[in-house]
Order: sequence, then C-alpha cells, then structure tokens
Amino acid sequence: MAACAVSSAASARLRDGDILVADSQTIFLVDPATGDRAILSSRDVGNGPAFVHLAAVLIESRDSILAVDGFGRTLYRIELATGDRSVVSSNSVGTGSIEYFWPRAIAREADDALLVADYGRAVLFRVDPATGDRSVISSRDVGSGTPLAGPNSLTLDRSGSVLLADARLFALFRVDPLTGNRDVISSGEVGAGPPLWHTRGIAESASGRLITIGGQWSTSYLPHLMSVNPATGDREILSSLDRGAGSRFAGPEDLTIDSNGDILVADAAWRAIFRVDPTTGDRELLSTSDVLGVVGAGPGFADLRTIAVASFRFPVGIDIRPRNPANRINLSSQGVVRVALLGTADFEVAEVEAETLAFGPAGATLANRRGPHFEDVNEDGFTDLVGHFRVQEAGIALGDGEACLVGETSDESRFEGCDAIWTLGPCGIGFELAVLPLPLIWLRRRRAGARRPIDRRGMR
Ligand SMILES: [Ca+2]
Repeated sequence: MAACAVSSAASARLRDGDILVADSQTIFLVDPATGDRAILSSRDVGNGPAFVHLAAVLIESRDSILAVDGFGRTLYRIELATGDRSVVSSNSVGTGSIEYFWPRAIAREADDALLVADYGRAVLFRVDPATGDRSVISSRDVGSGTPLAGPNSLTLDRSGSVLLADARLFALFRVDPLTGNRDVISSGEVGAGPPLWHTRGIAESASGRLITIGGQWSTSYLPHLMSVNPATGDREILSSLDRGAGSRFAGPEDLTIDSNGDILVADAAWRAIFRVDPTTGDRELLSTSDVLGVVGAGPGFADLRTIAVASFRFPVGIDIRPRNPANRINLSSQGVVRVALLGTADFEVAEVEAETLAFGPAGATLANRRGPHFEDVNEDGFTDLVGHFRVQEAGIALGDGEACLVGETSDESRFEGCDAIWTLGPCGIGFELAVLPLPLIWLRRRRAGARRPIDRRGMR
C-alpha cells in the first residue's frame, strides 16, 4: 500500500468540474485546472473485488461513482472516500431474463434508474440501483426499428431520450426509454457528410449537436471528433488532423462535455486527456505523462477506456423579462434582455460573483459595465439580482423554448436557472425581408428610427 500514500485521493469529495477517467483496472481523479492525477480505486486502492476490464464510469454523487466492468460483467459502486468497491448488479446480484455479456456504457435517468448498454448482447437494460434487477428496454425482441448490433456509448438528451452510439453499425440511435423503439439519427443511410466509422463516445453539446468519435489510426480515415445534427443526421468533422490546432488524436476512446462546453477526450494511444474547443476544434493537453509530454503530476495512465466529468450545479429560480409573462425574445434585436436571478431564504444573490453570470447557450456575460442591480422583482421579500445580457451574445436559436442563466457564488458553488422563452423569428424584419422589396424595408427601418445596417445574422 506504500504507493497509495502519494497517489490515492483519500477522503475525496467530487467538486464541480472534476474529471474521472478509467484505465482497464484503475479509476483516476483528474484536476481540471492542473491536470494532476490521483488514483481513486484500483487493485492497490480500496477494498472489494478487483476490476477486470472497465468500460464506463458514471458520477452518482459527490461521494460515490458507478463503474461498468465489461469483461467482469459487473456494475460496481465505488466510495470515493475509501476507494472501496461493492457490486450493484451482476449476473449473480439482481435478477433479469437475460444475463450481462459485455456491458460497456451507463447513464442515469431522472428517477435514478440506470441504463446499461450491453455491447455483446446488443441490448439496452434498465437497472434498479437498489436491487440490481435488470429489465430489457430495447433489443432485437423489444421495441421497433433497426436492431442494435454493438452499442458502446450512451447518454440522455435534455428531453430524456436515450442517445446511443453503435460501434458495429457505425450509427447513432435515439431510443425511446418507454417503448424501446429505435430511430437512426445518423448512419451510412441517414444524414450527409463524412461517414461515421468505428463510432464510439456520444455527448450532447450545449448547442444541442451530438459529438462522437470516429476513425482509426491504422487507416487513412484518421481519428477525429464528429459533430452531428440530431434532426437531420448531417455530419461535419469538428476536430482532426486537418481541423483545429494541437497534437493530433491517436486513439481517442471516449469523450464527455464539461459545464463550460469544452469537449474532453480520453486518448488511449497517447495516454492523454485532451480539452477540445467546440468552436475551433483546437486540442489542448489537459493531463498526460507520456510521449506527448507532462501535464499534471501523479501516476500516468495506461490504457484509458472512458471519461466522465462532475457537474453539480444547484437549481435556482430566474425570471426572464421580469413582470412580463410572455418572455418574448427578438433574436434580431441589437438590444439587451433583462434577467432576474431570484433570491430565496437559502440563496442570497449578494453571494453571486457577477462576472461568472452567463446567459443562454453561448453564455453572454453582463452587458452593462456597472454590473447588476438589486431589487425584489417578485415582491417575495427576498432581494433579487437583475442583469442585462445582449441578445446577440446569448446564442439563442429560433424555436428555443427556454433559456438558462448559470453562475457561481463566492464559495464557488455553481448554479443554474432556466425560464421559458418565446423566440421571435429573424424578427418581424426577417419575415418582411422575404416578401418585401428592399427599398420598402429601407423605408420602414428609417421610419422606425433604425440606424444600424440590416443584421445579416438574423437572416438565416
Ligand atoms: Ca424576490
């Protein structure tokens, strides 16, 4: 146990943004700021059955995580304080009509039920975390649509649908969690663009696009990140040898997206974690101790299999356009939208760090230099924080039904509040552009006192 003294993260509690990665037989905690690595659970750290070949990890709380052992055919719970491992579900713990063969992916539903994708069985299970009992949600015999062949990654989208990457079919699926019905989101037959290839890893970006990994080092179709439109299945390469700066990928195995919207990629061949800019595709080394160099201290990785990131934003109330129930947002407006962050007995808005406030998918920061002001907009006796955010910086898209405000308090707790919105198209103007001759538009805008040129961003 001597080696553990320097490398184990005894009495660890997860903080927002903490990164967890797993080698076949070791789970690491990685500091997102420094890249420092510590072993949370392994043959030498923590008691309980030894891992055989880990495939996925899931953050359960600040104090515990779940891990899927693919070859071990077991779902474990790991206590972070000790690294101790206990069996949550296996072929001998919990019941089910079909046995695990090669479970490889895990996600958690809103009611805490677990979803486990079995690559070997081509089955999606729902697992009771208390009893370990498993039921089949989707398989060749359950649910309609193209049968799965080799599901190896899964996540839930904001509506609660299951998103799943199939490494044998080179396809992304959406699975209805109630019926098990399967829709192909993108594949050789669905969607245009560069092909999916040995698909692995899946995550939903802040803008709603799906990010997955494709390509292989040993082929001419080199490893890359693919960005997929979830409505059309259309694909574009987001980061690759030809797109984005930084060290190329060698063997990316899994990805996740942190609360800043950055894509975190576990590369097994480089034994490195990359942080990828979702806009430029630029790749930055976040943690490694191998041929690419040294970023972060602590034991090195051996054969990175999977990656997850902690996200613990606590919910708060906001009111977009306070006292205005319609919450209309004119997307072509050059103006600002007022957003009130609602104080409560448990949440004092005076504790909020104003510069951390970010509104909308693109994270607009406060528009006015003087910062927010404080008033009780809903007259409940608790002071609220009112800020202004530029519509053009918020990244809200036509048809979005809600917008969210995130931020941090002075003790670095992160919070998030969302409110319904009603987007107005490329403004009244966008519609008129399509039907009115240009001089008339010019006249109307002059009459309206508009001095700015027509905003082309609003014309899509
Ligand atoms: Ca109030």
